[in-house]
Amino acid sequence: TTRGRPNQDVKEVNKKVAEIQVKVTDKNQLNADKEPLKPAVNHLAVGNSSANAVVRKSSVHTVLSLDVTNSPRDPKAVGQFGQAARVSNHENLEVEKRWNEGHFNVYLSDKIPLDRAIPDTRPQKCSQSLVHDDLPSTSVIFCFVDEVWSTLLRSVHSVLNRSPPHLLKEIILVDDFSTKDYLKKKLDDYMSQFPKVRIIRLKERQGLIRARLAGAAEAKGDVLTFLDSHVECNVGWLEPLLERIYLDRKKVPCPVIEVISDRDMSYMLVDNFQRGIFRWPLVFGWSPVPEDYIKKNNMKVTDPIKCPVMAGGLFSIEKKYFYELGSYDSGLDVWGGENMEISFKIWMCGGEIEIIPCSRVGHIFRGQNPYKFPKDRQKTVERNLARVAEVWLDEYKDLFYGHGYTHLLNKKVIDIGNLTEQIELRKRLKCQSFKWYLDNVYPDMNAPLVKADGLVYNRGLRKCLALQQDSLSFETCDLSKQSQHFNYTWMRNIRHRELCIAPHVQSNSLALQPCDNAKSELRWLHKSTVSNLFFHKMLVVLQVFSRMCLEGQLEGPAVRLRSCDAKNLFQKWQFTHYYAQ
Ligand code: UD2
Ligand code: MN
Repeated sequence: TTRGRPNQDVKEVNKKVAEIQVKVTDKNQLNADKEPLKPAVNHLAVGNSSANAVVRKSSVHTVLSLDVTNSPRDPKAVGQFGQAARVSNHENLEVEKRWNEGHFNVYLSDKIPLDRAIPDTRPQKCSQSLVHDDLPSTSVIFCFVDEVWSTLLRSVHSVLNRSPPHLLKEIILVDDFSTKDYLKKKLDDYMSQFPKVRIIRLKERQGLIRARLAGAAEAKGDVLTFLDSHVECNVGWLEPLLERIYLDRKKVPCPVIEVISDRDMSYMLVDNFQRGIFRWPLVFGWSPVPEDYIKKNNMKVTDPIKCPVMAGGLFSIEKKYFYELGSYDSGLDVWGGENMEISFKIWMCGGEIEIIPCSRVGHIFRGQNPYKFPKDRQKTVERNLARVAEVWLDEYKDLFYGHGYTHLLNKKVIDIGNLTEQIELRKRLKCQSFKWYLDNVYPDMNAPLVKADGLVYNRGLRKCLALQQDSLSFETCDLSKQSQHFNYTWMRNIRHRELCIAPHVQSNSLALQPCDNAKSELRWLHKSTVSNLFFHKMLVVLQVFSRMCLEGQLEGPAVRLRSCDAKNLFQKWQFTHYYAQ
């Protein structure tokens, strides 16, 4: 699966491009993606932005003048003021031809000024908010592999033009072994006019995680600010980020990530009160802060938003603190999962991630990664996620594996590499448990540790399964008896303490085995569809040996394996509680 939109339809693109003026963007259209990578777009903001950036806290209130970007040299240029840009019909072919260079409208991007103005989308109060005069300086780090020329340059110009010079120590461009010629001498030449820009070239492809680490290692600023290489920083974007770190060095502020349309390059304002979250199996997403939370805390649109998981690409972190936290797990490859890793690490080890509404940066969300993965994309991402799950999720890692990743438990299928260092780090930093994280940082996350539990009632026998002296029997149901308590786990095990029900195929009987998540023969399929209290449709199907079912019996062994028969009540089972299907 790709994160973002499915393949772009170029004809569609042109239709959209043709509508130059702005309208309310259909939210559903953006939420149509399976995985909502993009934050919800509110409406396309057009018009002049305020010339005021941020008022600095000092004896005299210094207003930073960013006129450069607000009164552009060429107000009539394509895409100026962040407006949707139009291409004429005869250019469609060109648009289509160049789409795959970046998986967005590269042709159009090349026509838009590198220093175009964009609307100041900050909530109104932001331009009057105060920041301290002696904020820490930052190194801005862009990692890229084969980035499109015009978007890379527009990213750099937006930082140069919209950051107070005394706060911008340098811009570090980390070239992750790009293959494109224009990213070599031509880029060196172009950047040589900006003393603050440095280029680091990696000798082999490292992936964005190790590329960021290479940039961080060279950085001279007090703060590291990571950005993707296809962004546009908005007016006053930097000061509010640095202000948060100034107030507390363990805060990790992220700008609001706005949407630059991959089709018409328009700059879109996103909804207020959105935060980054994850869903199982560790899939990043956006979700609104719960209404009652906003009310209870009397939150204003300008207030920092507690963010359980960062999107990954855009954030500032104090450099020393970054290293105290052990930076990133350098065993993560290419792309993916590092945002989960750093988010869990920050929260569980004493820090905080915040989204800062007064800081806004546009980003081109693309339907596909425009670069190659050295190994299989899916395998790379799932390996990264398994590393994160093993180190940070404690007993909750079952939920990760149970949501479609049980194959990762088979060590023969995948080698997730050595984790000793990461586990040591977590101990050394005395980090909180994942349960603490769920309870305190992301309480609205649904994370039941098992799929079902309680008594296991057999509809035919009208009795409950019990485990006494290592053997199964039926007893009159009694919730107070521990012997009748079973769990149906995310690994689909039927579990009683450390023992799991296992099939013994030759004899069609059942055995009990020590539970082992990696053993696929211990997995049973079990579905319950509620019709009413007594008619739960239960079927326990043995997955590995084509549709054999658990059947309860009065005589002989309590349970045996029989071919499945949905009408046979002795094959219908019901747990007391269900938490997930
Ligand atoms: C999001 C993040 C991205 C990263 C990723 C998960 C935002 C806006 N973006 O995906 O920063 O956290 O989730 O890993 O939050 N790159 C390299 N070498 C590589 C691959 C990528 O340098 O091998 C660069 C790439 O050119 C880009 C940056 O890393 O500048 C992020 O990659 P992306 O834009 O493809 O990621 P994105 O936005 O889909
Ligand atoms: Mn990106």
